[in-house]
Amino acid sequence: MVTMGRTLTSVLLLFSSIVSLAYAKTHYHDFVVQETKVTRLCKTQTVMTVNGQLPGPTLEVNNGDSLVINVVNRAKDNVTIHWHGVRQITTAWADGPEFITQCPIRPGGSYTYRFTISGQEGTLWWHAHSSWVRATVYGALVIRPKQGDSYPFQKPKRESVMVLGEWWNANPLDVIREAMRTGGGPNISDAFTINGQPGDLYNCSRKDTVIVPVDSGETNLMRVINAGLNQQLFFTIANHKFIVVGADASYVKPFTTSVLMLGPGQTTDVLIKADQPPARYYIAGRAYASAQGVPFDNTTTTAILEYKTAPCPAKGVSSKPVMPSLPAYNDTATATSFSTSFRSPKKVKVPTDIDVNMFITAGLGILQCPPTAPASTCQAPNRTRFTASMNNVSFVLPSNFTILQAHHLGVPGVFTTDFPANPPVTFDYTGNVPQSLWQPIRGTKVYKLKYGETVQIVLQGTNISTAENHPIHLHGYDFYIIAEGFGNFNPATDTSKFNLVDPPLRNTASLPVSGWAVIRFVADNPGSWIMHCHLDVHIGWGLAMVLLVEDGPEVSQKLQKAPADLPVC
Ligand SMILES: *[C@@H]1O[C@H](CO)[C@@H](O)[C@H](O)[C@H]1NC(C)=O
Ligand SMILES: *[C@@H]1O[C@H](CO)[C@@H](O)[C@H](O)[C@H]1NC(C)=O
Ligand SMILES: *[C@@H]1O[C@H](CO)[C@@H](O)[C@H](O)[C@H]1NC(C)=O
Ligand SMILES: *[C@@H]1O[C@H](CO)[C@@H](O)[C@H](O)[C@H]1NC(C)=O
Ligand SMILES: *[C@@H]1O[C@H](CO)[C@@H](O)[C@H](O)[C@H]1NC(C)=O
Ligand SMILES: *[C@@H]1O[C@H](CO)[C@@H](O)[C@H](O)[C@H]1NC(C)=O
Ligand SMILES: *[C@@H]1O[C@H](CO)[C@@H](O)[C@H](O)[C@H]1NC(C)=O
Ligand SMILES: *[C@@H]1O[C@H](CO)[C@@H](O)[C@H](O)[C@H]1NC(C)=O
Ligand SMILES: *[C@@H]1O[C@H](CO)[C@@H](O)[C@H](O)[C@H]1NC(C)=O
Ligand SMILES: [Cu+2]
Repeated sequence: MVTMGRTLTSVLLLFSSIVSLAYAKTHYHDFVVQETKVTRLCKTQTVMTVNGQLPGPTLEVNNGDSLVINVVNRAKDNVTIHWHGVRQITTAWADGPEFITQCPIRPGGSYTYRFTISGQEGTLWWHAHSSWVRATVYGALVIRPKQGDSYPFQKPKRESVMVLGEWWNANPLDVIREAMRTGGGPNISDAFTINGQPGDLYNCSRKDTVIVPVDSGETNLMRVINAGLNQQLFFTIANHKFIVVGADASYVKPFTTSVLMLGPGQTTDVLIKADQPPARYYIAGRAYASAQGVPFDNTTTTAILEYKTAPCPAKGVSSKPVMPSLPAYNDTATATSFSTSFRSPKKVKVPTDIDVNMFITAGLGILQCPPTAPASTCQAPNRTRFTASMNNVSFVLPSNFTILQAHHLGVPGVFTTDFPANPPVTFDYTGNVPQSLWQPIRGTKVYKLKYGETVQIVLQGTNISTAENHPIHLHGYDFYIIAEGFGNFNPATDTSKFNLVDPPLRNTASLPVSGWAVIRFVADNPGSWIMHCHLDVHIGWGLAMVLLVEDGPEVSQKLQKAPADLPVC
């Protein structure tokens, strides 16, 4: 009986995988990147958008589907599109970061991204990966279960996407160009946005505030994405609790919280039950700003959760929605208790025999200006320029070739393979770091991994210049976050904190301010994969490195051949 049962089950399994294969679809889209006039906060800016929309189009697919997206650049600046969190197994050419896997799509040019979603369910997103273009070129990527499969929770009555963004009363490209010229910090944003709208706590924004309708008693699956450029955000809804069910397109063991914290790059799927008296409730987002004494955008973005049966406001009576209380901008305790609540839904296979053990410091720094440099280019304190690094290497993008092409074609001189697996100098990373250690070297250094190697990376934040929480994102992979903590990672005592049973699978880790996080993954995807801080101001300063993963022996383990329309430099 048992054997028969098993056989039947495997026949059924086989059948269902054939059925779902048969149902896998290919979605075709045209993304026209263009200059668009957009008015926010009473002021009109000309910014880059996809198809004239801000945010850009939401892509909706099922796990197993393929996407073919033809990107045409009709704007004045270079662009590339990154499919944030998509594993891109053997299709690194479609990953998107400029000078890593492709050259920019120049004005007048085009490139068709082709890739398949495989084994990922939940919410991801897409964004430009060129300069600060992603400030206005971004959108959601919703991945539902395979046709015929269901969510691992009760099917919600309604679903909504909440993309958090950041808005400047300026062209964001001018903001970063100015900062790169002066060496100082870029101007902070003027507003945060939800689905492109600041909400009615800002001037001139009331009539466009995003409304999320609900019926009493129903459950809404809300997909929250932090697409902001430079700011971690707290997110909450007045009087309602969230049940967190997913993050970065992996399911998690459900837990209840009243506030979320997302670093740029992170997504969180939550269920919200409309179990409160019919009324209007603010949905609100505001900064989690962990760097001491560094200016940040201290405004609050809102949308409105509106019960359909909410009483109509009587004439002349203001009906302000219920406002939630939000954590203070420096509430690291709340941010930490949220990030450490994540678990995989069940026991997972965490790599245990580690082939490659890396220890990578991540933090800011300064560059001394040579005496001949004009003061206008040394606007960081004490005649310096801000910078950032990993293991004391401030990453410099190549400019005439991509790392992937150079690797694939064996072109020398584009990068070196000497990214250090450990900090070149050990010091008290989160102590009072002597200024002699503050200046990194610059370089285009990659670290090579053989196909199939198991990797552990201890990410260690530093107090150089200013300690700060960094959302560290790795392209081409999901990784387990097996532990995190404050201060210096101590191998003698902190390994006992490793969760090798049910750690969460993520693509972006929130590296605690003045702390550490440990990630593990198997290098099973060939290509050149950038790992970087997802605060764009920090990437520009060099808080990045590249893992170069070699092909495996099997055909299915090799990088596919480069598309014919791949942009060249
Ligand atoms: C940055 O802010 C300063 C001070 O408000 C302003 O003068 C400058 O024009 C801003 N730069 C950009 C690019 O908007
Ligand atoms: C909103 O407008 C008022 C009146 O014009 C002005 O005083 C205030 O500074 C503005 N607030 C913001 C955040 O721009
Ligand atoms: C942020 O704004 C709030 C008011 O919304 C104010 O109470 C607080 O002092 C501000 N904090 C900083 C650091 O500017
Ligand atoms: C947060 O900042 C406020 C002042 O803005 C300060 O009083 C408070 O001690 C800080 N809290 C933490 C946890 O650093
Ligand atoms: C600038 O230099 C002075 C004198 O060496 C020092 O006391 C101060 O801490 C420096 N400021 C920064 C932000 O590095
Ligand atoms: C690319 O630029 C680097 C640095 O300018 C130079 O050393 C290298 O030779 C160039 N490579 C190619 C293939 O043009
Ligand atoms: C390191 O940075 C953290 C966070 O800003 C701060 O609390 C701590 O005092 C700093 N440590 C030293 C020794 O400056
Ligand atoms: C980084 O390298 C530079 C140049 O060798 C050195 O001066 C500095 O002390 C190093 N800093 C760290 C943190 O390793
Ligand atoms: C666009 O990219 C090309 C390299 O492909 C580069 O030479 C050019 O300077 C870039 N243009 C801008 C405006 O950054
Ligand atoms: Cu950072």
